Amino acid sequence: MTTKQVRQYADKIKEYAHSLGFDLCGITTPEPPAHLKEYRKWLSDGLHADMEYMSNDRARRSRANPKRIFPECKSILVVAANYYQGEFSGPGSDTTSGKVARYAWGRDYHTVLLQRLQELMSFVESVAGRPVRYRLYVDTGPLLERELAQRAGLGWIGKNTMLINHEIGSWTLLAEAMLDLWLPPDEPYVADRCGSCTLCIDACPTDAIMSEPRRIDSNRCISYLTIEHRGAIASDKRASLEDWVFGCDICQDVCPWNNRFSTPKHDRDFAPFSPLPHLNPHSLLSMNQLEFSNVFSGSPVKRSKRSGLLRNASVILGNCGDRNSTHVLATSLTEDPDPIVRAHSAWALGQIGHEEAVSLLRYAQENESDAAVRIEIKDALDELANQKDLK
Ligand code: B12
Ligand code: SF4
Ligand code: SF4
Repeated sequence: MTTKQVRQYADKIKEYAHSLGFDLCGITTPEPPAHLKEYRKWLSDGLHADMEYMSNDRARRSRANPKRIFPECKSILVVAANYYQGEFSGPGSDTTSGKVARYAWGRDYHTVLLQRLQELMSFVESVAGRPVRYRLYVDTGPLLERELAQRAGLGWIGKNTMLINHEIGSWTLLAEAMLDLWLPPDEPYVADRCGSCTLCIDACPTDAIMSEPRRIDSNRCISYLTIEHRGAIASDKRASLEDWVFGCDICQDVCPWNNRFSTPKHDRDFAPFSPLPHLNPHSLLSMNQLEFSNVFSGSPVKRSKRSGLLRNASVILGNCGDRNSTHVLATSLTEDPDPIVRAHSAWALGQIGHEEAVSLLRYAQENESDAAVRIEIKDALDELANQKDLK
């Protein structure tokens, strides 16, 4: 096959990718990443927090060399899908509701993008005129996806660490197809269009974007704390969640490349999935496991599991400090089967803090059998007693 023919095939594949709903498509090689040193430093500094899947031996080795996962790989197709839906001001968008990161408003992108990639693979085989061996990844494999995207010419890596494209911004999700077929690689995206801007660094409420740009400290990031972190959230970090119940979009909301260039895409798969885009923390706290599984089946929100989502709901009610939440929190504290949820409801009652909350906490203290929850109740009561003494 001539080089000209191969280029024509690559163009056809990109065109087809666009017809499937991928907004960007580029090609790169399976060479080791140029910024492997940054990934290793990020791990050795403990910035991956408890995400063991980022640091185990397989993760390290495969990220260092994509060919380890697929030795026959000759090229990698990298695609990006715009999930931006515009602003949403419908019911539930008031200040007392829980905010959900935009990427999680619609259907689970792992499923959506994988189905589209599978269709793309049938087309690749028809163009190649032979069966093609491939591996598909949608945030599911040990690859440095943003770096591959930058190398395939899709955009640059901003100071908030997002892959940003100068025409559509950063509200995109990435996926890759590793192929045993050689396709001509695109030019890497070399420009850094952040310039002297520091809006994302200044806006991040937890200072998770490190002063040395292009590094996120997951231990502080609201996205990590609300989605990936299992178990209790350290009490000194709870206030930083403000009203984010799942994920965080602040460092993208402030980015001028999004504000100037992102245009809402009417992609049915990413359209808000009821009861999203905002979640009512009171309703969340009354959801049992079966209801949680039914409501969030097919949604990215299920990633935090019931325990994480209800924990987050308690925290944002504590942050909101509205007395109307007292009874919902008290019911959660005394009746929820999950000690993590009960512990955070105790903390939230302590934040709301008035006579009724004190007597509800005392009542719960007498009946609670879990040691960690008893500590949370005691801390909440001590804190309220201190405040009273100060008055
Ligand atoms: C772990 C993870 C997280 C962690 C850690 C985030 C982080 N920044 O590392 C947490 C849970 C915090 C997280 C949060 C989010 N995530 Co996330 N996450 C991942 C995951 C699984 C791995 C990321 C990773 O490897 N981190 C390690 C660090 C070291 O790598 P990196 O940040 O990519 O940095 C590389 C470059 O910056 C490069 N580098 C450093 N300096 C320089 C300088 C130059 C000039 C260049 C070119 C490169 C460069 O070095 C690093 C190694 O390549 C990827 C999927 C994947 N397999 O890649 C999704 C992924 C990055 N996440 C994604 C999304 C959507 C999010 C959220 C927006 C979700 C939300 N709204 O809550 C937030 C955004 C927070 C943020 N600002 O990063 C998308 C990003 C899409 C995009 N357009 O960029 C991805 C790609 C998933 C996907 N398939 O679409 N995430
Ligand atoms: S996602 Fe939120 S907490 Fe995380 S770095 Fe961005 S602004 Fe900071
Ligand atoms: S807000 Fe500014 S510094 Fe941050 S990613 Fe966007 S352009 Fe770059």
